[in-house]
Amino acid sequence: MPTGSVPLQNSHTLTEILSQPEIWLGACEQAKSSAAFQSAVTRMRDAREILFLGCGTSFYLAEAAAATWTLFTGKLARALPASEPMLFPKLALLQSPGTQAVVISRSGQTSEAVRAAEILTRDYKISTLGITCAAGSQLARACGSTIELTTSDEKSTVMTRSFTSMLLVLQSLAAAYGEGGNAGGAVPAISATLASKIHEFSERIEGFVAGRSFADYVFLAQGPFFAIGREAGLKVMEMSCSYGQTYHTLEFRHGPKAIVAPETCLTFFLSESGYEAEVEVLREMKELGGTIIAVCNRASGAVRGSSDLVIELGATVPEPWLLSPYIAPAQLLGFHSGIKKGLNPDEPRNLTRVVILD
Ligand code: F1P
Repeated sequence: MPTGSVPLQNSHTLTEILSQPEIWLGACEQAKSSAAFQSAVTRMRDAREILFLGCGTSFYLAEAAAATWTLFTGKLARALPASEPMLFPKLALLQSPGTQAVVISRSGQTSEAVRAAEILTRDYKISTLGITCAAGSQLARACGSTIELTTSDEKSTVMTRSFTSMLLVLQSLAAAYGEGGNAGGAVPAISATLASKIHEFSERIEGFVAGRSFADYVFLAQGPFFAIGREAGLKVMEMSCSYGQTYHTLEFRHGPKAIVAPETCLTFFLSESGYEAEVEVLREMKELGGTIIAVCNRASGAVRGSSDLVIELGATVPEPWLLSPYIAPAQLLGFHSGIKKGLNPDEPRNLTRVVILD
């Protein structure tokens, strides 16, 4: 085992990644029993627009939630880094009434998130809902109401199960009155599906990175999966200090494919809606010599024939519910790549669990 690394069995980051299927069930139970969740269903139904905000992983969560919201409800939904309303209020188009803001922060302490909630409430009279994994946080004091998912909190500096749990709860809010399929059925279904596969995924991804070295990690995705591609890039950067970048799959042809070589690890998050078109890009990048990981719900012969590693979920749920299980392989890729490089993902370089500004 490389020096500076951590024995896998002792790593709280790996333990928390593997705990997600079970943690998701508790998160949805905890949310449903919270008054903030119940009142949010009504308030968000009447809103003209939903504005999701967060920082780092919580910003990519905001992007995934906004995409799901529009897909499930047909409503306008946007995502912004929590710093934007402060630095470019005009560009943020902060209009009340009609806008419902959702501020996302695992710690509930991130300065930009707390300040954004204060500004939206005080200066723009915009209704704010907080969602966090901490109890009694600064964010909860700044927001009109807050959903606290304390059972999904984690020791790790990088966000893993907190990301997926908060996303599933925000998707459940959208599904509560949209056409997203009853959350009551979808969450147990993806929980059971991933629980039956996540340890096998971890072993196969560990073996995959053990025999290879990559100069670049590229993540490709379309539609609501793009936010998952962004989070995947961040996980590989945070846990393995490698260079990760994300593109819309079909956009990758328009220039970025210049970097494709055997030492380029290309991870495709294959949607069901855009499957054929996305698989065409996958085949082309294989022909250019790239190393291919395919994360998909069901793998066709074409995908198996052109991929070096296929991660197949096999869940029977409406497409947006695949977002949370799809990030688990990328969390594992970041973790095992960090271990292979002799790093300790439990103590990621240069990172703190919370960013507090003066
Ligand atoms: C947001 C965040 C994390 C990142 C690091 C620093 O935290 O940017 O995404 O991994 O831990 O903080 P939070 O506002 O969600 O607590």
